[in-house]
Amino acid sequence: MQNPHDDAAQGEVLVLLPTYNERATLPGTVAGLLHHLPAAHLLIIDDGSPDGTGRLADELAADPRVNVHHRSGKLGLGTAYSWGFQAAQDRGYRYVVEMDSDGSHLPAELPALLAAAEAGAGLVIGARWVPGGRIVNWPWYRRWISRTGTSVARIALRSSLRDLTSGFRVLDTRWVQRLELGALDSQGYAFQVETAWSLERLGCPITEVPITFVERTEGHSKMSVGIVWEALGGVLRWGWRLRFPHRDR
Ligand SMILES: Nc1nc2c(ncn2[C@@H]2O[C@H](COP(=O)(O)OP(=O)(O)OP(=O)(O)O)[C@@H](O)[C@H]2O)c(=O)[nH]1
Ligand SMILES: [Mg+2]
Repeated sequence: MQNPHDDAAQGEVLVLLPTYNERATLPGTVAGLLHHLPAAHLLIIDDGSPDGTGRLADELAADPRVNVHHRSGKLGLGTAYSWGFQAAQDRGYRYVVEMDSDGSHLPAELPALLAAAEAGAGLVIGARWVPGGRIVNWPWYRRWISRTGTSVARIALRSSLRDLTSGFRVLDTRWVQRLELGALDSQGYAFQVETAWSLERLGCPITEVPITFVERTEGHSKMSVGIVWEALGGVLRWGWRLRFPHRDR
């Protein structure tokens, strides 16, 4: 299939792949990315996965397009992405990609997201809750949590975005520069909500591109009650500040 992206544009792309115990799915994700975006660079950020994902990542880094950053322990998805955003800026990439390593985000769909970034979006969200978006193999209660969560966030934050929690994204590093990375302190879904909403408020052009999200078939989800709670707490706090900017402290 003809790839819509020329090599020059892909050479400006750094794909961040945070991993924690993703031995079973990381090789397929990496192979898919190298196939669909042969000139992009990948950066795996592994938090000392007990299942040996870090060692496997080092083997995958035999390919010069793949690099690995090892951290000492499970420090959370948000800090992994903050570190990766900084690395993308320091290394001069134009676009930085957020993507799960568990098979839920399809490498074949990334070129369409990058095309939207090249068309001028500072943030491109691979969205499930837009026309054309799909979710494969989620039970009703996961759909309900995601739909309800994103609706509550939209209303509380007066956001026009449809999928604030999606973790499949392309960001233009010129817009990432405008985020205060050190001030982003949330982790799971809250990190995604916080970055998208902060960029929306800064006036960043944002495009939501429909994706097909596939529930992982191997490994284990790191979603927890704590992560949902953090997201809900964050959304309510930011929504409060938005309405009562002087009453917060
Ligand atoms: N480096 C690092 N990666 C993490 C951490 N927590 C999760 N990840 C990775 O972030 C991605 C998303 O985590 P998931 O467990 O799939 O969470 P999720 O996609 O919200 O949940 P599911 O839909 O159930 O899969 C995966 O690639 C994880 O391996 C962490 O603390 N550190
Ligand atoms: Mg996942």
